[in-house]
Amino acid sequence: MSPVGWVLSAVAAVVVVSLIVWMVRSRAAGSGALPTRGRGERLDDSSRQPGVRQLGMRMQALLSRPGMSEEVWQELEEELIAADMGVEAAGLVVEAVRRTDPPGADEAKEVIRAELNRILSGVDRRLRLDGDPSILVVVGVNGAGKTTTVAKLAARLNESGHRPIIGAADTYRPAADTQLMTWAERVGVQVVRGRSGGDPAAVAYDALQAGRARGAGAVIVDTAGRFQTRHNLMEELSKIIRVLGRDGDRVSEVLLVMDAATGQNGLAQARRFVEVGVTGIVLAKMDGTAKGGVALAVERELSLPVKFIGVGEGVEDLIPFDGPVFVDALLSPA
Ligand SMILES: Nc1nc2c(ncn2[C@@H]2O[C@H](COP(=O)(O)OP(=O)(O)OP(=O)(O)O)[C@@H](O)[C@H]2O)c(=O)[nH]1
Ligand SMILES: [Mg+2]
Repeated sequence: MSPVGWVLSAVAAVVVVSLIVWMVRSRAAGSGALPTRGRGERLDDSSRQPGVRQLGMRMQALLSRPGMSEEVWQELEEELIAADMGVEAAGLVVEAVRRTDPPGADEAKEVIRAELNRILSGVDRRLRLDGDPSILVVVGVNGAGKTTTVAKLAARLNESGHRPIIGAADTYRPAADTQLMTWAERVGVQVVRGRSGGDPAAVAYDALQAGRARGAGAVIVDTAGRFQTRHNLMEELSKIIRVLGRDGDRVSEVLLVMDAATGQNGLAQARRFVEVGVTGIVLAKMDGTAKGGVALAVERELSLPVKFIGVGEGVEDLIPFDGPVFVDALLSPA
């Protein structure tokens, strides 16, 4: 084949693969074609929260049965628990339905909606950016989605004019900073790296110094994945946070990234992290789970706000968690 033929074949292959990836992603999102839209609109798009949709379908089937009986409420409770909402939140919802004794499916749905919204209300989910620069530390267990979240956050903050800089404080995994560099290049932000195996707290501090010197509005620190049972690693996390405050700075956010698919197990892991001073949760991989109800369980049981959800592997796939939008998606039957 001539060189031109090779190039044309390669281009055709890339187009076909891209098309397949796009189709798979659209299907996974349960939304058909997703037009390209501005970020503001995407926030209200419940089809971007596919992980919660399965429950809506099941609930619709349940509530469409003729006659609302105790049996239906018990099944409803089971469905809510199966969606990883947690026994406590599921109990509150069913209690509200029993109390009001709705005459039909529509009324029942409204009671459920109101109760879920009540459970999720009164929580400040805004990202705190109150430093100069603001310091954000991203923590979590191995493979939860930390580095991807750092990149997505950097993209968001860059877009809103905060001029972020990233600190690559995962000095354990040899490929970690390469992964971050690739993301940073794509997002258009700078990364401060340390040497492999070096002290992560020192890298975090260097990033803060560099951020200050370069007039950054935010420093986002990526950390190594760790198991919550490893005492010295948790100590190291505390040290990173302590060292960042050495010059009188306050860490604005310590964001715990949790894999939504790990559900209740994730909660057990999260409790140990909370002790290092976590200020908010990012639920990653909401697109890959049918158990999106975990957002309610996390918030209730950890008493921490879910601030963002990850809905894909792309840099734009991080959306602020919004209670009513989430509840709409949860109750949406299609
Ligand atoms: N579908 C989907 N995949 C995600 C999401 N967030 C992260 N991932 C994927 O999850 C995998 C792990 O992500 P990383 O960001 O490397 O996770 P990490 O917590 O930094 O991993 P370690 O540093 O090894 O502990 C990658 O393949 C990501 O593309 C998400 O919201 N949705
Ligand atoms: Mg990582």
